[in-house]
Amino acid sequence: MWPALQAAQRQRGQTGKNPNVGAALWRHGRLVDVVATGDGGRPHAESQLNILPGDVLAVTLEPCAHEGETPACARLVADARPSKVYVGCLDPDPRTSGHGLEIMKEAGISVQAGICEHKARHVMAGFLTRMIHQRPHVRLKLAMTRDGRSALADGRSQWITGFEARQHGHLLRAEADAIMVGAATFIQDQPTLTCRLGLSGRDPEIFVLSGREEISSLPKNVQILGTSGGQQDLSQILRQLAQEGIGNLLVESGGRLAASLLQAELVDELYCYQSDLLLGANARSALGALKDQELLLPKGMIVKERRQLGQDQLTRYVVER
Ligand code: AOF
Ligand code: ZN
Repeated sequence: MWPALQAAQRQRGQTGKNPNVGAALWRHGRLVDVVATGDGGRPHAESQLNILPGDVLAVTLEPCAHEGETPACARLVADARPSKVYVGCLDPDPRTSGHGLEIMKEAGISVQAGICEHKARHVMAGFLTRMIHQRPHVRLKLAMTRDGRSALADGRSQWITGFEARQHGHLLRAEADAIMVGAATFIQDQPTLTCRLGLSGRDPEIFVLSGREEISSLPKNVQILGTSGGQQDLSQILRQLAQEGIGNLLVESGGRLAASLLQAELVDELYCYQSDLLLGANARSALGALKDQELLLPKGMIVKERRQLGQDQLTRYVVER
């Protein structure tokens, strides 16, 4: 499953409304092909393989069972008669869920589902969260000093973290369908929010969450979200984004929006980049006020990974629901 997972990971944020499925094929014990869903969601992964009888196939998501503009992948696989198919996780799409496995089993193929399921769910989290919870999978990115500050009192924030940490942040952009920022951050920083990793064509859509601030000139790749001036209903906004097909959402925000999202239990992963700087209590907080906070991490959140990025540290938290 590992080559299939890697291929799926590389297509994260590139497949539109469709899942970023990865597939790998073995023949006589040798890996012969590795593919993933194409840009924009087509072609499906399995349909790019030339499967011969006796091959072994690993695919991160249950092959689709519906005939659309193209034949069902489960049917393609069944007709090709591989000896064994390993599946990461079931497809929550009701047109497929379980039927894809059935089609292959009825053709006499040995099918094993739930292989590296946890990892498969992580890699395809955008699609799965959108299908199951009708909202995008939300990654919140915070860059802060050792004392939890994101900018000086006058708003200056270049640079809190160093080169390596910022490069890592660009990787998150490459894996996002869209980036959401608060209006204040957008005006203050005028961020370009592009993915500057030399990976062309991987710039996500940009949404600015409307606030009290007036945004005068808007670049054409940027859209405004929410009602002007007031408090935003974040669940509603995320539902709207999911309807538009956004599965992988990266939030690069100031402290207030970050706190609101955490408080509303709408964050699935938190990437916290921390530098050695100390700015003191007059500087701006990277994380705004949390109501009724106890001496605990927000509900369901655990530390999943900690690593050094140049001079800075990344702590990755995930929320297990
Ligand atoms: C697969 N392999 O690589 C992908 C799948 O609109 P369509 O016809 O492209 O179908 C979209 C659905 O197909 C999507 O909701 C999901 O269930 C499945 N995506 N299936 O076998 C793939 N991308
Ligand atoms: Zn398919």
